[in-house]
Amino acid sequence: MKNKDIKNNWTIDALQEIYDLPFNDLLWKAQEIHRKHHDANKIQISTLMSIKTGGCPEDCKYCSQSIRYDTDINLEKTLPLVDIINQAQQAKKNGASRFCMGAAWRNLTQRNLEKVKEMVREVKALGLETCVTLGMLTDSQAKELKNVGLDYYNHNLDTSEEYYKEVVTTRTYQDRLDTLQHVRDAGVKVCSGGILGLGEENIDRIKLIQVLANLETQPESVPINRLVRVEGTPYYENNDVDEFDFIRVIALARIAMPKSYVRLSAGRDTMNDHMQSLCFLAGANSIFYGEELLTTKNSTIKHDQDLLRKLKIKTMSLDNSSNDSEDINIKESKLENINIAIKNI
Ligand code: SAM
Ligand code: DTB
Ligand code: SF4
Repeated sequence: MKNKDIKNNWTIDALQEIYDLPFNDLLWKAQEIHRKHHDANKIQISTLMSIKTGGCPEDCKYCSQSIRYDTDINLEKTLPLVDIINQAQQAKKNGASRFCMGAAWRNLTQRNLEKVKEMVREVKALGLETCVTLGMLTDSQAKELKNVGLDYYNHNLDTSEEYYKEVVTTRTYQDRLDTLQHVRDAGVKVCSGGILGLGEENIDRIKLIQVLANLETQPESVPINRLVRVEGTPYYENNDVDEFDFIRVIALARIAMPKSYVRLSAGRDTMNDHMQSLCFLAGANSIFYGEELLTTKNSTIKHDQDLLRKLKIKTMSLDNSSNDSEDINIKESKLENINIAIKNI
């Protein structure tokens, strides 16, 4: 979202200073910014489907789908269109506003492009927002996807440029940035974020947020994943990320990218309700919804429904995927009245 009011010349020092605030001050600041730009009690939900699973030639050390690691996944060729339409219909019934299709490809071939175009057309025709994540894209492929109605392209930077070399050796950070530029130039919305738990330091997380926030136009969607440790991958034995560090990164993303949807992404099924609630308080306002991610488990639908009910968080409906600022103002003025009432006690 190119917007002259959005700061995109963040320095590491400025971001580090925010990151190091006392926890309560950090969450307060994140909430303040969150409420200016979003409805604090509404989240966007996306459903994910793997359309081609495993056999990927890349060597991302966290991934179950790389051909280089001996992991226990069911390899699957590109699924037929009818399976995808069925799942998208189900996702819509369950209340998702966006349907994301992921493929374990390094990059997109012309033959696969034609198949994906058909999928995007059909999912779009159901009235869902469309998102795909297919590896590297050329300029013209991005344009072709835009022409069939693609709304979002997911392509994560994962970590800092320095640490990325440790995580993946088969492509460069610049390759990732190039694809993001092709997506942006084609007019497709950008979904880009990272993973915590790769063995990186806090500074790598801050640098990741800096790169995303300083893009000429900030990503509309910023997924923050917590590593799902998959047996057989080099990162299976990694230490868990400190929960407060994770929440701090969510808050930092919210503050540095005020208008973006920050998605509490993979790893939610191992977070307890209190942790997830703090992530929402820190500014996360999007989740993956559905029993499965790509090859690993997600929180169950029942669990998510219970949690959202307890927190009185509503999900964004299809005709309401963008914020209604008038609605936010009404909520803010109600809060203002409560504040006045409290002051008068
Ligand atoms: N192959 C494409 C690519 O790499 O862009 C698309 C699919 S890939 C699985 C999508 C994203 O999922 C990755 O960029 C990574 O950020 C995330 N991811 C993959 N495996 C993960 C894991 N075990 N835990 C957390 N996030 C993971
Ligand atoms: C993203 O940032 N997270 C999603 C989506 N984009 C494609 C993928 C999570 C994958 C988790 C591991 C798995 O299920 O294989
Ligand atoms: Fe392949 Fe994507 Fe997994 Fe990397 S993250 S191994 S590119 S599927």
